[in-house]
Amino acid sequence: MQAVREWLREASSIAVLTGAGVSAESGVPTFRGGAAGTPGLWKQYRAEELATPGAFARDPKLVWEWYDWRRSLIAEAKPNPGHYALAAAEARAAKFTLITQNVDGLHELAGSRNVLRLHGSIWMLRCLECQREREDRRTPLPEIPPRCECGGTLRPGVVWFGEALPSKVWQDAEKAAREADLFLLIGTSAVVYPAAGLAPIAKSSGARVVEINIAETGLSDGIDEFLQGKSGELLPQLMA
Ligand code: BV8
Ligand code: ZN
Repeated sequence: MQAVREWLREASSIAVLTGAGVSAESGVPTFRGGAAGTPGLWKQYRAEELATPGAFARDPKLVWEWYDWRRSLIAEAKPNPGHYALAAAEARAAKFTLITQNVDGLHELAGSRNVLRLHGSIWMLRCLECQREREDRRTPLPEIPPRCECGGTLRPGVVWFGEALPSKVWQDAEKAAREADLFLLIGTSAVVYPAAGLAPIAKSSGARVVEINIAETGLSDGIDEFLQGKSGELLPQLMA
């Protein structure tokens, strides 16, 4: 912990990748559970089965019920001390890029300004017909699936499995990882690509990589320091 606090002070450019684990202490269910290994299930479905264009084409109502349920949970969630610690760190560091896989918007709510949302936002809806995108925070939604003024069906403004990440966002994330001299990997099982590839990119570009998680992940062996614990507890200690 002491060494990492030193690295944080010395770093001139810091990049951070967060996953569902940083929102766990805000009461937002993770996808693949924590150390307990309880997979984040909903009605016995796994994220990989519902978060796909195929699932939505087959049963838009079922997929929207899942998102409407998550939106209602997230609407009640408050940022936790881990979110606030990252927002405070951004204000202090020379160069600080927060890259997140999360779609809950809690980093922005905690005051983080420069957030790269690799997988979109659960609060954005996009029309399948006219492609118009709009923010809609109503929970529950008045009708499922929601409809656009043009008559088209609206989909969640998130990146599903099999879909490309927004290219500008991905390019900015890759650049931040390459240019970082300190890379923090926080609360992610590191199984989803290309997001999980950012830590190895940072490492091969000369960055020190620190992981914060309650359990080891597939990347834990190839990094410089593994801090075991809850991000809501460790981050405030690190950033103090
Ligand atoms: C793409 C948005 C190509 C929607 C999500 C085989 C091998 C490798 C890759 C693939 C493969 N088969 C398919 C692929 C590609 C696929 C992929 O990676 N699949 C995985 C499952 C193997 N990737 C894609 O499809 C991506 N697109 O590749 O496109 C392409 C290119 C060009 C043109 C066309 C196509 C798109 C991936 C994005 C999918 N969308 N979400 C939504 O949210 O509904 S992914 C989803 O998983 C979330 O975004 C989530 O963030 C992400 C990763 O999960 P985590 O955030 O890590 O959360 P998880 O629950 O897994 O883990 C929680 C962690 O927190 C745990 O480690 C736990 O220990 C820890 N924790 C818990 N509590 C705490 C804690 N840590 C600290 N403190 C705590 N308190
Ligand atoms: Zn439309």
